[in-house]
Amino acid sequence: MTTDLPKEKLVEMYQKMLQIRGFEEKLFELYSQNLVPGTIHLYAGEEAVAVGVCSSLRKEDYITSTHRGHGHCIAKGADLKRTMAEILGKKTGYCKGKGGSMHIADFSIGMLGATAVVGAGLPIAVGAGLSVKLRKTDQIVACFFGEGASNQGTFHESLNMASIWKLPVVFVCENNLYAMGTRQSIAMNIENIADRAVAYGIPGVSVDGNDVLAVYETACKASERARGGEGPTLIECKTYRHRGHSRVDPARYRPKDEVAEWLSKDPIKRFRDKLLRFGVVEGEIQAVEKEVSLQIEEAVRFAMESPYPQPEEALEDVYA
Ligand SMILES: Cc1ncc(C[n+]2csc(CCOP(=O)(O)OP(=O)(O)O)c2C)c(N)n1
Repeated sequence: MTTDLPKEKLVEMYQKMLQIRGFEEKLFELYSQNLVPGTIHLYAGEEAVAVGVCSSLRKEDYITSTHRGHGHCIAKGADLKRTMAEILGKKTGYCKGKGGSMHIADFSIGMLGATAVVGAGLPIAVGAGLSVKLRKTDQIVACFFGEGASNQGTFHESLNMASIWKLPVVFVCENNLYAMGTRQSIAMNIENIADRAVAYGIPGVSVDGNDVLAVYETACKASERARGGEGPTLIECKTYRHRGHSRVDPARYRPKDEVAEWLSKDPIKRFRDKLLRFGVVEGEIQAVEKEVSLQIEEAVRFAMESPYPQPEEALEDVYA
């Protein structure tokens, strides 16, 4: 495989993938020390999806997210310190520590929010797409969701509406084969979620979700189509989560050989090997790896040293 992408762009993509993985590894540890309120849904193994898609976007474009949202946030350019602080419930976090992992948002980078309600990001993406169309800007919206969410009514209504109104939305299904402990084949009789696009008269593409460049190229085509006023695309990224559904799930429902096969397709390792083949030297790669581990340490230190919000601030920024 070759690529026309400049080396800086490739290295930036690798850096983002490493940030997501490293950030999570720290979170995993902090959770066992009781420092993470609520739960967390880890994204390790799926980094190529968030980074491939967000690398095709502009800063002013929007994304909507899921309960597995900090990967999307980091890929869209969120500050690691404020993201870590939010998840640890600290006042310096993006939502002053009141959103946590499942409700983190940062409008300044177009991150419209994570959501704990499966399928809830889809209508929000359609609303954002409609707003873009009415305001006549050339922004687009990327909407992340799981294959489980594609069985929700919101998926079907959203794709239909986005299609008839030609809204600038790129629907990105992260098909990691399981919705909690339910295997895809138990919940639907199709193999490719992308096939559902036919019902709405829009393009549907399945792509190797562990290959960041394949995701990027597919997302670029869909983004161009959306920005050009031609309407939405459904992209299905075939991927796998390395860990259980949430931090407390040991994922015993997954066959060991299946897990081993997917671990051998680790998107970060694959991209690292590819970078070497594209002529990025080992020393440059190691320098990025070192820099990212320092950034993560810094994010943890910032979050740990930050104060919790005070009880009297509980009702601030709450709308009813
Ligand atoms: C409307 C709704 N139904 C059920 C749940 C419980 N639930 C949380 S995550 C999840 C699985 C979602 O699977 P998928 O959409 O494939 O995303 P993944 O977790 O695989 O990333 C379920 C059923 C929920 N949060 N919201």
